[in-house]
Amino acid sequence: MLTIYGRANSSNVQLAMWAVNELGLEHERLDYGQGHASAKTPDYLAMNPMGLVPVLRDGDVTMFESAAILRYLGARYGAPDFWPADPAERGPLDTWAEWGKTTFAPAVLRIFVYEVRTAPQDRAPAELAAAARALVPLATILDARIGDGPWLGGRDFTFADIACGHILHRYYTLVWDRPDLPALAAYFERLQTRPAYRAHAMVNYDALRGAYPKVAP
Ligand SMILES: N[C@@H](CCC(=O)N[C@@H](CS)C(=O)NCC(=O)O)C(=O)O
Repeated sequence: MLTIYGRANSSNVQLAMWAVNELGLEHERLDYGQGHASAKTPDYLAMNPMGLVPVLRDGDVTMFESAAILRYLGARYGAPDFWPADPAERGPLDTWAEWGKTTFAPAVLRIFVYEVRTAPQDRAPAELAAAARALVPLATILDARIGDGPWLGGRDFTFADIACGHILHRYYTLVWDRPDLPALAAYFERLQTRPAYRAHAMVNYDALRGAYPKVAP
């Protein structure tokens, strides 16, 4: 059985948990991280010296970094439609997975940090405007990529959808001046038809509000 260490309201834990559940893997999740068991104890730091969540344990395998966990799960347990064996097929999908995790998600999290992680008296509206200016072109790129979809790679739902889609709940629930992007909105609707997405990526983050000073989102 797999073990995921990490609080359910962490976006990076959500990425890992969505993948575990999308793949139907037997698992347990243990509440670690802010507001829960410490991720800074010697035992935890031996699993992840960064002291962050998530961590995955799968038998003798212990690893951190949610995107690496996603790739590990895909490579080890994913069917070929989720994790294509052919590098020529997987590479372009991985481009979007990487972009989702390292470019799109951080741009969404910048708005999250402003609205959820920054005390109201410390918020500078210019920062929200700058964050939105940075995010809109990225969301427009994603909207164009999805087109009629239904998924990022076209016909099949893949690991790339998890790397990009896990952050859309925050994208659509944070209060900011979202552009009208019909393909992206339709994609978010489609994601919500997936039980694993609803259960593990659409997690309320109100408990994080007011948790100042800022910590990793
Ligand atoms: N690059 C890492 C980032 C991990 C990270 O920043 N985790 C945050 C939650 S999303 C965290 O551990 N915050 C501190 C805490 O919860 O104690 C990953 O993708 O796994």
